[in-house]
Amino acid sequence: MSAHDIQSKWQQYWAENDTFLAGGADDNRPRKYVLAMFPYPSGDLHMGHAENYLYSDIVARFWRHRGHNVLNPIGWDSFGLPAENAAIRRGADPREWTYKNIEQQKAGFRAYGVSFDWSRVLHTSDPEYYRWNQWLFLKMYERGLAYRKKSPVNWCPNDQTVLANEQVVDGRCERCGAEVVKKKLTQWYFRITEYADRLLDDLNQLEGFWPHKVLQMQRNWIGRSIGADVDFRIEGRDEPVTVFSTRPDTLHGATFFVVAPDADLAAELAADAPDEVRMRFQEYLEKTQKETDIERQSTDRPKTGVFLERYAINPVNGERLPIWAADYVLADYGHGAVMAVPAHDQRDLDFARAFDLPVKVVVDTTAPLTGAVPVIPTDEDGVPIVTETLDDQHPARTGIALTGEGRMINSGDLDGLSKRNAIARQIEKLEKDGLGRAAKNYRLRDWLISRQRFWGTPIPMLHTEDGGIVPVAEEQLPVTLPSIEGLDLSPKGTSPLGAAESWVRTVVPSTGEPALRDPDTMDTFVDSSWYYLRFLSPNSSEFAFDEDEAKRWAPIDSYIGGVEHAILHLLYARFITKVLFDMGLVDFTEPFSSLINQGMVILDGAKMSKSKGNLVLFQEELDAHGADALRVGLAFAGPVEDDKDWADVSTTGAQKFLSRAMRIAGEVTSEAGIGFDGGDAVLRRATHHLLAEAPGLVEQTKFNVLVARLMELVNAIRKTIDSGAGAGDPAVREATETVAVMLDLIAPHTAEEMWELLGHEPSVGLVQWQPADPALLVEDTVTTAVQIGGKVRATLEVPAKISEAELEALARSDERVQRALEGKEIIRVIVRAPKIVNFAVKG
Ligand code: ANZ
Repeated sequence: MSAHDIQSKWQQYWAENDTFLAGGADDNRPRKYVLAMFPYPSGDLHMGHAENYLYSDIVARFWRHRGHNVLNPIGWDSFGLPAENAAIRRGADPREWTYKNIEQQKAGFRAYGVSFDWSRVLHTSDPEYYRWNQWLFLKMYERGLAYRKKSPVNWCPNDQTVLANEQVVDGRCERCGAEVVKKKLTQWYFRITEYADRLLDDLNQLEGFWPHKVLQMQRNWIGRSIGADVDFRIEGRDEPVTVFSTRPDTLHGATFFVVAPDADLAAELAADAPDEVRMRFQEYLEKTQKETDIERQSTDRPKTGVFLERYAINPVNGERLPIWAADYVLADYGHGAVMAVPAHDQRDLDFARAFDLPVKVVVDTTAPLTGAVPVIPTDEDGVPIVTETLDDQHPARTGIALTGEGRMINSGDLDGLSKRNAIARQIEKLEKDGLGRAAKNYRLRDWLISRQRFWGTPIPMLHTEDGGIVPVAEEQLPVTLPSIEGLDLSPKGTSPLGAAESWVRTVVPSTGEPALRDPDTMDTFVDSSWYYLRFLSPNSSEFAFDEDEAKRWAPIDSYIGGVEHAILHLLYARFITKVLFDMGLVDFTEPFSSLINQGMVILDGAKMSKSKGNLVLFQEELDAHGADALRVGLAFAGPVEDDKDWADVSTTGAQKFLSRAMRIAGEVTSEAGIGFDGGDAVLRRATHHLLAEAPGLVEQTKFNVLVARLMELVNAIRKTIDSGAGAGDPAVREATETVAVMLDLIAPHTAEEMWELLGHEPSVGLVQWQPADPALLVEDTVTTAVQIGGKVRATLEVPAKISEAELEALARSDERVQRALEGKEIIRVIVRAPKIVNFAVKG
């Protein structure tokens, strides 16, 4: 039979027998929930998919063999821009493109032999699914976690839609690469910042279970800064203005004050300024609005700004600080204004030097920090080394801000304190005087979830004529998307749904008042923030997910996917999980107990992609070599987390290995089920070593090593058969069955066929791995001589690989040795593992 015949035979068998369905509530086996990040239906499956879903399949199959009830479902993240853009190009419905691609990918997964539970398929673009996004939105709204505000947002002029911060990469739209601009719009947000501390602190639980790099990326993204809010009075303004500072210790060193040009405060202050200032400000503001945050914060571009001819009053010493508008201060971080301390902050120093503003040092970074008596460093001859004085290091001269530790100077009663103590002390004083308070700030922004596009979940809100907002009643969900009949989906800056007259015009059911539906749709990251729960009860029309099932299955034991989702998707899923926990719907706070990031499949050093024209097509590989050869080739190509160059993927090599294994299975003549005693001892040892080693290899995701070991065992079987022991040797059957059962993880079709050739009923996928026989694991032993005072007093049989420490301990515990040592003092022990232990003694 050809590889393709074998493939179809077993794929049909699995489908007909529901071999890989997860067990129900009455299944008492321990459970494992294994999930690969669900695919976007972008077209055919590609090598990235082949890799990702191979790994999750290996893990899922492994746990079945270890006696677990395994859930390994598949669904599609099927809303989003590519479908919509394809639809616009063709003048077609995004639904057509989407569901056609899904069917194609489904067929691809079946042809690849992935052991999904096909009874739980979900598509986020089905009303039965997105109805629960709307439910989630209403719950968030009830809890004050969904709100609308007008603020500057990232705007992609090409896709004509807003982007979340996470979707802006190096100032460009993540999807189309167009330069992103800022635009002030009213949008819906999820208040993720309220969960910032928990999102940060709970990362500690995941240490060791998630790649360290991903944890670090999440921490940086949340970016917690600790410091103080300080209130500054502004001349001619009633209300004080608050600034956030991580260095309240440096308050005495503030010499000017800066507001973001695009903050409301700047416009307000400029409004009362002389005409000429107002015009200069207006011009500067317009320029600023065209800049990205990254440009604004860049350290190597010259500082610019406009003096507003207004003054703030330093709350600690009453000094008048000129107020400037400058683009290096961002409107949406902290309070959009800063107290500038040029001596100790590089950005402020660059600005001060550009505009000739004073620089006042308040932390002496040359002062020794410990001990009352300064330790003066000396050279080898005891001559004091002249260290730089504060004067030498003055930032106004060097252009380098003093950011290190030191002692406070020029700061009233803070003088003499270390920077650390001064921060604490200053906060205490500010609090006591009602001029400020301890504060935290996050780089994390609230999650902007509204999009001005068609192909997404409609936001279930109504707008009344008087500007009121009324949530759609839960019983009226889903708010389904209208037909595209007569709609122009092309990007216009407002949602195409707004033009669907009969859809958008409605009434508030309770009052009959006319209202308009919210025309925006949700960011697709909302869909993927909780989908893992929907797999637990995918067809329920009563709830988003069954709480009891969630108790049984969740959180996910192994989550597998690309590192490109290290921030966005994982952070949002973690956030929504915590919200569901607070709602009492789940009993855990982290959705993914362990995370595996696979590397990319590359070709000639570059990521495979359609646009680069360096694609190796999944379907072509499947046709040429078969699913198992592709699976073995990928698994063998390198460690899971490494990028794999296609040049290192040998599907032909894999094919040869699989044929060798299969041929052996056909040769075995001993009967099935006779038990495994006797036979070739060397081969038995090899088999049991692998039985002992393999579970660890899989749990540590060393799939490539497992393939190598299976290749070695197949070679060993061949050798045993050919060396005269013959195909009837019981050790040959034992080894071949072990190969079949383990090979199921990687080459399941071949494994089923081998299992059948060996005289067993299918499915090999449900056979338990046998435990290794400890008697067959004992290492080779050698004889050690134990000498005491130069005479051999005992000999010991020890493992050949024993360590020196173990050998010494073993010698000391031997009765003969203890007797010979009685009354003697041990001066020295010389151990040369594994041969000699020598006790030098006195008396
Ligand atoms: C005075 C000061 C003195 C500061 C000093 C630093 C050093 P991170 O760590 O990123 O949180 N800042 C506050 N709001 C800002 C905004 N909207 N745009 C730009 N910069 C802003 O940075 C916090 C520091 O960044 C704050 O502490 C403030 O400058 C500045 F020796 O206050 B600092």
